[in-house]
Amino acid sequence: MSYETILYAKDGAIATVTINRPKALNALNPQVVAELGQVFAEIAADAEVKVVLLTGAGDKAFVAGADIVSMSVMDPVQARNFSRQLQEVTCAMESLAKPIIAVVNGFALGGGTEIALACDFIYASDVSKFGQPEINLGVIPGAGGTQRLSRLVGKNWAKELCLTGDIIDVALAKEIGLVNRVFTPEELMPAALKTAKKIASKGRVSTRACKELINFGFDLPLDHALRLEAEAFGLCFASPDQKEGMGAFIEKRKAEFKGSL
Ligand code: DAK
Repeated sequence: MSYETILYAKDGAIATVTINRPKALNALNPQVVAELGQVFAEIAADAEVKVVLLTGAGDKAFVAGADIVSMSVMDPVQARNFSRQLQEVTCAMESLAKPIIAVVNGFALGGGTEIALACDFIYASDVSKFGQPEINLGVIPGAGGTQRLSRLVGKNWAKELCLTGDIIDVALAKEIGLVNRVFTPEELMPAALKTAKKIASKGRVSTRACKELINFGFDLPLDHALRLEAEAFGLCFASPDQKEGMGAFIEKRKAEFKGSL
C-alpha cells in the first residue's frame, strides 16, 4: 500500500512508521490519521512484522498535535468524525498484537502525546517536549490525554498538565514516568531499534499475551486479571515457542522462537 503523509519501512520483523509532515511539525490532519489507520491494519495482517517503531520526520517534532488549521474550519459533524477516527486509531494501536515503541524526537504535544501514549512505551531524545496544550485552544484532550495519561502518570500530574497546558521537558517527563528512557538525538533510533530487535527475538504468542494482559488486565479487579493471566499462561503451552524456550534452557543453548500467532 502507498501512503502520502507517512513513510513505511520494513526490515525483517521490524516495521518503522514515520509521520511525514515536517513543515507542519508532523501535525495530525485527517489524511495522516486515515493513513495511520491503514498502516496499522497492514501491519496487523503482516505475519512477518513483530515490532513497530513509530516516529516523526525531521529533527524538531514527533507530532505537534492535531492539525489546528484543519480543525479550525471543521463543522461539528466533521469534528465528531475526526475525533472518532483518531480514537479508533489509538485503540487499534493498543489492540495490535505487536508492541509499538514511540520514538519521540522533539515536540510531542496534544494528539502527539496521545499517540505516543497509545504505544507500548516511549523512548525520547533529550530535546523532546511533551504536553497537553488543548486547554489553550478552548478544548480538551480528545484521544486519551485525560485517560491514558492519568493511568500512566497518576491523576495529579495528568490534571496539572491538562489544566495548565504547560509544555514540559523530557527530564520531567521521565521523572513522572511518561517516558521510559532518554537518549541523545543521534543515539535515539539505534537504541529503539536495539530494543525492538530484542523484543522481536521472543515468541509471538508470549509477546502478544504480555501486551494484552498489561493493557486490558490493568483496569480489571486483580482477581479477574490474574485469572486471565493464568488462561494466557496456559495458552503459551499451545505454542511451539514454549517447547523451544524450555528445551533450549535445558539443552543450554539460545532459544530460537519461530511460532506463529
Ligand atoms: N497544527 C498545525 N500546524 C502546526 C501545528 C499544529 N498543531 N504545530 C505547528 N504547526 C506549524 C506552524 O503553524 C508552522 O507553520 P508555518 O507557519 O511555518 O506554515 C510550523 O508548524 C512550525 O511551527 P512554529 O513556527 O510554530 O515552530 P516553533 O518552534 O516556533 O513552535 C510549537 C513550536 C510546537 C511550540 C508551536 O508550533 C505550537 O505551539 N504548536 C501547536 C501545539 C499545540 O497546541 N498542539 C495541540 C493541538 S490540539 C481528538 C483527539 C486529539 C485532539 C483533538 C481531538 N479527538 C479524538 C476528540 C488533539 C488536539 C490537539 O492536539
